[in-house]
Amino acid sequence: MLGLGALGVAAAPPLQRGLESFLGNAADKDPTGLTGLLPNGGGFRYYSVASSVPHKGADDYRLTIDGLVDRPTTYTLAELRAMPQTRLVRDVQCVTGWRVPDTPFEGVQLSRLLDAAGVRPAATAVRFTCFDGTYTESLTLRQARGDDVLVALRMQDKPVSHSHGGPVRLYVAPMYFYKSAKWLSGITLTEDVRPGYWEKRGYDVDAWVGRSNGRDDEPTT
Ligand SMILES: Nc1nc2c(c(=O)[nH]1)N[C@H]1C(S)=C(S)[C@@H](COP(=O)(O)O)O[C@H]1N2
Ligand SMILES: [Mo]
Repeated sequence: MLGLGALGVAAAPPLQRGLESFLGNAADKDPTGLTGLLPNGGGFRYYSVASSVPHKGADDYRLTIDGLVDRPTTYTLAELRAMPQTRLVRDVQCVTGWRVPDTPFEGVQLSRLLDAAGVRPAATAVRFTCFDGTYTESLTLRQARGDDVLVALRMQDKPVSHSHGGPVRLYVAPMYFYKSAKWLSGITLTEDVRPGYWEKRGYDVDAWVGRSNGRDDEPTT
């Protein structure tokens, strides 16, 4: 466990360095900042592939579940808050190497929303879209049903801030943090896995921490 963060930095293959330098260079060119250390962010870095993201709150936030479901549904923030909440405390691990230990996330289990919508037998995967208009993610249906996958309303025991993808982000606890789509606005049941934003650029769709993105091939000491 101890070595994972350092290993990620020291032994990151070129692909992993690509994400960091892509964002780093963009920030250098654009002082509005595509990435940067969050003030009081407790080690988190701010990542967005979109240069600006609208702010949404209780009045105008909506989460839509559609695609291969019996009951397409749109939730307001109040409706999501009224559902049973699950709290998880895990390490956040970015594929580029930085890590934030013991971070609490709280929200609605994705499986609960899937069950409420009635997933049709033809669906094998879930696609996530974001109100930044750009980022996408995906999980297999089996992964999406894991009890450690949340539609998160709280992070670090506060409402998810705008910078961290609020008011609602995905939290896929067992996978690298790029799976945890910020500014979540859409959940679509699909016939096949459709690779997400970073996955089209070479990262693994099955992004288990320590068992993907080349980590299997690296020294473990
Ligand atoms: N919509 C959106 N979600 C995203 C990203 C992004 O650029 N846009 N970056 C991902 C990556 S690579 C990481 S490490 C985390 C960063 O989350 P943070 O900004 O809360 O630290 O968000 C993930 N989710
Ligand atoms: Mo990341």
